[in-house]
Amino acid sequence: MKISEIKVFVTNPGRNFVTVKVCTDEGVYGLGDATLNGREMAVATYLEEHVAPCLIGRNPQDIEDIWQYLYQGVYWRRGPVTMAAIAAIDMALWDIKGKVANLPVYQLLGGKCRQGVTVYAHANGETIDDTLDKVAECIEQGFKAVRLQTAIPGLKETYGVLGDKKDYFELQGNRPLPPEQEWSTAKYFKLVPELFERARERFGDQVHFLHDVHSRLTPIESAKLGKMLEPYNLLFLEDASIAENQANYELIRQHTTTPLAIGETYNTIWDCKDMIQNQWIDFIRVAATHAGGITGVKKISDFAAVYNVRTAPHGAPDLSPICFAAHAHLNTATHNFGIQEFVGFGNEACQKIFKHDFKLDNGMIIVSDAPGLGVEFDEQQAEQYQYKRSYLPVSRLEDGTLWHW
Ligand code: GCO
Ligand code: MG
Repeated sequence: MKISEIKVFVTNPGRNFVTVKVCTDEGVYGLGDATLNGREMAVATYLEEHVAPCLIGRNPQDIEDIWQYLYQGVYWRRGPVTMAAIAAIDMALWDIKGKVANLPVYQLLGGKCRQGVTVYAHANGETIDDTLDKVAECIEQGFKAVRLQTAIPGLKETYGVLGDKKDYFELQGNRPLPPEQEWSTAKYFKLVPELFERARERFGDQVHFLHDVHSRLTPIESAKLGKMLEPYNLLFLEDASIAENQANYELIRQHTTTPLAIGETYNTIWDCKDMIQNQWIDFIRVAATHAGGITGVKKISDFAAVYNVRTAPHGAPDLSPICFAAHAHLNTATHNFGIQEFVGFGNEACQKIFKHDFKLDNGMIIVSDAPGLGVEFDEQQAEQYQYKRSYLPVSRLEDGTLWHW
C-alpha cells in the first residue's frame, strides 16, 4: 500500500478548520486535523509545500517511521506549525491503519481502559448568578464536572466568557486585526473566590469544578490564587501562569495544594518535561492536533504516567471533530487519562461537514466503534464554508502594557 495523494482543506463552518486527507493507491484514506487558531494558512502551506511531496509513495502503515521522519528527520524540529502538520498526517495514518484492520483506533492503542470518557462542560456567565444558572443546566444534562468562568466587573470584556452568547467572529471582534482586551489581576481576584464560594454553597459536592486563568497571572499571583481557592476543592486550576520557564510551576507548587493543569499550547514533551518529572503539575492538557498527533500524545502520556500526572486533553471549539475523535480513542485506551474538556459537537454546519456517531451519555463520551477514527468529511459541504481570516484577542493591562496570553 502506498500514499498516492495528500489533500489539504481549509473550511469555516463558524470557525476555521484545517483538514488533511491522506489517500492511498488502494482506495482507503485517512483524515487528520491540523487547525492552528489564527495561523491556519501557515500549517496548510507547510503541509502542501514541505510535507506532502516527501510522503507520496511511502507505506502509510509505517506510522512511527513517518512520525520520526517528519520530526527527527528535519533540521527545524518542534514548533506549533510543524507539530500541527505532523499531527494531522499522524491522525490520518492511524485512521488508515484502523480501516485496513477493520478496528476502531482505540483497539490498536491497547483496547478499552474504561467504559466512557468523563468530560467537563463549560459554564460561562456575565455575572456570578448567570454562571451558576449555567452550572445548574450542566448538572441537569448529566455532566459530572464543570468549568466556571465569569466576566470580570470593571473590565470591558473577559476572554472566554462571551462564548455561548455570540458567534466566534463576534467574540473575536469580527475585525480584520486582533481585538484587544483589558486585564486587571486586582479586579479578577475580587471576583474569583466569591464565584467558587457561591458555587459550593449552591451545589455542594455534586460536581467537580474547574477554572481556566488563561495564563494571565504571574507565578506568585498564581500561588496566591491557588491558596485562595483551596477551600473550594477544584479538580484543577488551568494555565495559572505561562511556563516558558517551567520552574515557574515549582514556585506555584510550593504554596498551594490546588491541583494544577497546563499544556494546551504545547507541542512536544520538551515543553512540559520538567513540570512532569518534578511533579509540579497534576494534569497535562496537550492536544493531539498541537502535540504531534496520536503518536505524539501517546509518548507524552506514557511519560506522565510515571510521575502520577494524568491527561486532560484540550477540547476547545477550535479543534475539529477529527481531533475530538482522536482524543476519544486515546482517552479510552490511556490508563492515566483524567478528564476531557467538552464544548459540544459543534454547530449545524460543522456537523454537516464532519459526520460521526460519538455519543454523550451521562457526562461521558462513548467512543465510536467504526473502523479507524470514525469521522467522515464531506468535501462538497466543506467547500461552501470558505476560510475567513481571524485572530485571537491580545491582552493589555489597563495602562496599555501588553500582557500575557
Ligand atoms: C480552553 C482554551 C481555549 C483557548 C482557545 C485558543 O481551555 O478551552 O483555553 O479557550 O483559548 O482554544 O485557541
Ligand atoms: Mg485553556
